[in-house]
This record gives sequence, structure tokens and C-alpha cells, in this order.
Amino acid sequence: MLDLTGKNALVTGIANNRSIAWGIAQQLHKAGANIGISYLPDERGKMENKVAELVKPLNPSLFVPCNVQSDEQIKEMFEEVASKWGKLDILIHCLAFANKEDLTGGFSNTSRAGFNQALEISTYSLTQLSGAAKPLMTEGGSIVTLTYLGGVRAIPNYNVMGVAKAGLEMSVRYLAAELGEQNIRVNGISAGPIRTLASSAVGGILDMIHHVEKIAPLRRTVTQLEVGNAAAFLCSDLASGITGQILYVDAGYEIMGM
Ligand code: NAD
Ligand code: 0WE
Repeated sequence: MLDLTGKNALVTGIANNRSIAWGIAQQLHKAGANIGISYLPDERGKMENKVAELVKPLNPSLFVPCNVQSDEQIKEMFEEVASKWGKLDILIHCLAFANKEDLTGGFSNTSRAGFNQALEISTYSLTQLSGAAKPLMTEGGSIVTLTYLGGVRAIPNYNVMGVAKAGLEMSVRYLAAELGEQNIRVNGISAGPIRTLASSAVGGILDMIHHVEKIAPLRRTVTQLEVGNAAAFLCSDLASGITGQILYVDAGYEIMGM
């Protein structure tokens, strides 16, 4: 049985009730995990209030700000994990960002600053968070990140995010190779398109979803809770032999060629 009781799980990337990270946090909680939440702070504390209200039903024992562009905030987040929990078992990396201008038009127009920012936030952050989590995962652990097919195939307008996801998927393999010695598993979930805050800001996302509904073997898209179930599996002892993998949770879309 899928059982995460006694496990401490830190979930990044919840912005609202449509976030994939919210689907994951709910399923980890349902499986019995002790939940910690990080949110992206803003000046007015709007995000803090919104996320705090949303996650109340999960009784999080940790609720911390973390902008992955700040070494200081990352350090403080893991200091809080160390002092409140002592050990960490599960880390969910569920965040990405690129400039909106870089997610449309020609990829060759990508600016140096836009490229660096997208890869800093969306790619490097997994390595950085994993490095900080490593000393706290004293009884082994599971790290799960979220990726997209646009990191493997050229998908119109995904552009610099595709390069970021390619780097993210390779980071999964290098991290898995290193951390396996400590019984820390590192895997990615490649989710099909889902309407979230990030994806809704992208022009044509509805057309892409309708395309998937026509082509995917299951003739539909996936939900945040289905992605959450896959994440709970990867974090559980049921997946004790799985590391360095990318698991497609996409209603089968990835296998299709025509
Ligand atoms: P979302 O907007 O709900 O989540 C993105 C999160 O990234 C937000 O919570 C935001 O606060 C966070 N974030 C952005 N910049 C940050 C920073 N500097 N520091 C810390 N956090 C930061 O959208 P989502 O679709 O749930 O995205 C979550 C993950 O799922 C992303 O990695 C995305 O690439 C991936 N994904 C999404 C889809 C999709 O179709 N929605 C498909 C496959 C993979
Ligand atoms: O990874 C993602 C979302 C990534 C994303 C989206 C935004 C929009 C708003 C990163 N940064 C931003 N920055 C913003 O300002 N997905 C997999 C969803 C997604 O995004 C696309 C897609 C799909 C699917 C962009 C272009 C084409 C398809």
C-alpha cells in the first residue's frame, strides 16, 4: 500500500488551487505525509496570505518563503527544516519561470538575460535545492521535479523553457547518479498540458489542450491530482527501485507519432 506516514515532505511551487504542486501536496497529505510548504514571497504578502489560506486543510507544520533566486532564502528554508523536522524525506520541485516575451516568436531572439533567468529559476534551482536537502535526507529520500515534453521535442513557443527542461531532465540523471549512494532517489514527472496560472498566461494553450484531447490514447488531458498520485508513488517505498527516470503522466500523448 502507498503509505507516507512518518515522512516529512517539502513542497515548492504552490501559487493557487490550480497549481500542479497543490495537486501533489494534497495526494502526499492523503498518503499520510507531514507537509511543509514554500511560497514565492512578494512585497505585499499577497501570495503568502493566499497560499496560507489554501493549504490550511493540510495542516502544514512548516510554511516558509522561498524565492529560488535568493541563496539566503534557500538557506533559511532548510535551516527551518533542520530545526523543526530534523530530517527531510521528500522534496517536490514544481516551479519554472521564463519571460513571457521569450515564450512566443522565434527562439533565436532569446536574450542573454532571458535565457539566464529561465535556466536559473527553472533548471539550476533543482540542483541547488537538492544540494541543500542532501545533508537533511539522513534516512534516504525522494526528490521529484516537474518537466514537459517541450524539453525533448520542439514544441511551438515553448522555446527557452524547452532548453531549461532539457537541462532539468539531465540534472535529474546527474543528481540521481550522485545521491543514490545515500539512498536518495531523484525522478521527474513529464506532465501533459494542464490549465494553471503559468500555462494560462501562454497564448494558444487551449488549442494545445484540444489537440491532446484528440491525439492522446486516453483522448483527454490529465489532472493535477493524477500528477499528484504519480508523485506520491515515486516518493513511496513502492518506487524504491526507481531513480533517474522521467515518468510521463500525459494520457499517453508522448508515444504517438501521427
Ligand atoms: P503554477 O504557476 O501554478 O506554478 C509555478 C510556480 O513557480 C508558482 O508557484 C510560482 O510561484 C513558482 N515560481 C516562479 N518563480 C519562482 C522563483 N523565483 N522562486 C520560487 N518559486 C517560483 O504553474 P504549474 O503549471 O503548476 O507549474 C509547475 C511546474 O509544472 C513547472 O515546473 C512547470 O514547468 C511544470 N509543468 C507544467 C505543465 C502545465 O501544462 N501546466 C505541464 C508540464 C510541466
Ligand atoms: O512549463 C510550463 C509553463 C512554463 C512557464 C509559463 C509562463 C507563462 C507566464 C514559464 N514561465 C512563464 N512566464 C510567464 O510570464 N508548461 C509546460 C505550460 C506551457 O507553457 C507553454 C506551453 C505549455 C504547455 C509555453 C508555450 C507553449 C506551450
